[in-house]
Amino acid sequence: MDHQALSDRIRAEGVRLGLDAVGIIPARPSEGAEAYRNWLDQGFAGEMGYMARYEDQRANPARLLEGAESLIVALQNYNPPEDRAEAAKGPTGRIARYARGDDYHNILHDRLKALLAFLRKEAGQTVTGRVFVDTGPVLEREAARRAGLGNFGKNTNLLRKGPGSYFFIGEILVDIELTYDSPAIRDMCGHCTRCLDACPTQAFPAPYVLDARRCISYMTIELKGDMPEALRPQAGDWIFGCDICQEVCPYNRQAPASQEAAYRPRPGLSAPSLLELLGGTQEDFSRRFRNSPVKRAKRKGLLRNVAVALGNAKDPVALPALCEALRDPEPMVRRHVAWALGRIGGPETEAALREAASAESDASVLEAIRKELP
Ligand code: B12
Ligand code: SF4
Ligand code: SF4
Repeated sequence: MDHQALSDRIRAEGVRLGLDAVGIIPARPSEGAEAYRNWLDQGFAGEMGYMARYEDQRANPARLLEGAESLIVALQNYNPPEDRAEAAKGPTGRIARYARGDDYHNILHDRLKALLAFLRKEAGQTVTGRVFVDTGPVLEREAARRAGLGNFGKNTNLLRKGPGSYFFIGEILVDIELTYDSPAIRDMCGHCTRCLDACPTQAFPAPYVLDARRCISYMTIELKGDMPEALRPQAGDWIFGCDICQEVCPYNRQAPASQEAAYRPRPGLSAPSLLELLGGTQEDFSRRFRNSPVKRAKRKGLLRNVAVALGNAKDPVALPALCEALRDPEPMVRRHVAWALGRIGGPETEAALREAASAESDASVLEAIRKELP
């Protein structure tokens, strides 16, 4: 089969497999390598140390596979449908849209593996390939832009007319020549600055550049330690990820819902009850978030975020649960619970904090409690 016919069949099969768009580019050096280096040099990656690894490969995908010729790039819409289930009682949090259903890494990976198997069958020759979804050293937004699948928005997300920016990106690197797509050159944003203006933490030092350290998505998912105190109020009710700079984007106004059943919200995850999460044990967490993107935060990260959201809600209904959580086994959770109690205030809170201080053996927690006492 000639390159053109094979490439067309790959694109069509991708769509048949449940991918929303497929483009193909030559496995050549990335154009964004310098911008990426500047981003790292400015410290914008925060504690994501893995972002500095495999710089060579990230700068040139051809280094990820011997004899690499082509990169097949695919998008999959994840936008969850409207959830009409009854809202939980008491304060609720928000989980980013991409994380309300099953873990996309496995789902998209499986689709791409099936596409690679199809390519091997059709090509009539041996094809070596590697699949990447999110975790590999590939600049995925740039690859998708070069494949003509969309263009960067000022919020740094890749935008595409139709799904907006609510889609995942994955790739297959192969050692076979194919025919290639051209990059999208259309400027998507024009004079619009809605995302830059709406970001509660002012995480964009410039359009198209994100300082991850200030991003709620980073703070609630990637950051392993304490959330910076100055930014806690801005995290609002987000307990895993953040969608604000996407929700305000005009391209997402009419974004269709994903056709992938596995991305439908799990029960209770469209507006999760903060009190229920705060009272949960490790077993509850493992059961509820098995094969969910949320497991990345681990129980202690999620409960840290829940405590911050409760502090921001300032709803006294949370007082008994927060006082109980002053005895949580994780010092980080206890530190954030003390902060949350300090935000609610009042005599009941003060008494609980004093009692916890008298029993506390961890110096960092003791310090966090004392900060909240008058
Ligand atoms: C690290 C990371 C994060 C970090 C940092 C995000 C960031 N903007 O850099 C944090 C934890 C904050 C994060 C958050 C989110 N992420 Co994230 N993340 C990644 C990851 C692993 C690497 C991104 C990266 O390399 N960043 C460094 C910057 C410099 O690169 P970049 O943003 O990808 O692309 C820029 C540069 O390449 C530069 N550039 C490229 N070419 C050129 C050329 C020139 C000349 C210049 C000047 C610049 C330039 O411009 C691009 C856009 O600004 C990718 C997966 C991957 N392997 O690519 C997913 C990925 C980008 N994330 C994704 C998602 C879904 C999210 C969230 C929406 C999740 C959420 N709801 O909470 C948020 C969005 C926040 C935001 N506004 O970006 C999707 C994005 C899909 C899309 N439509 O764009 C990806 C692709 C994962 C996937 N496989 O689907 N993420
Ligand atoms: S995801 Fe939220 S915090 Fe991060 S840049 Fe967008 S609006 Fe700002
Ligand atoms: S909100 Fe406006 S500026 Fe931001 S990405 Fe969307 S179109 Fe571009």
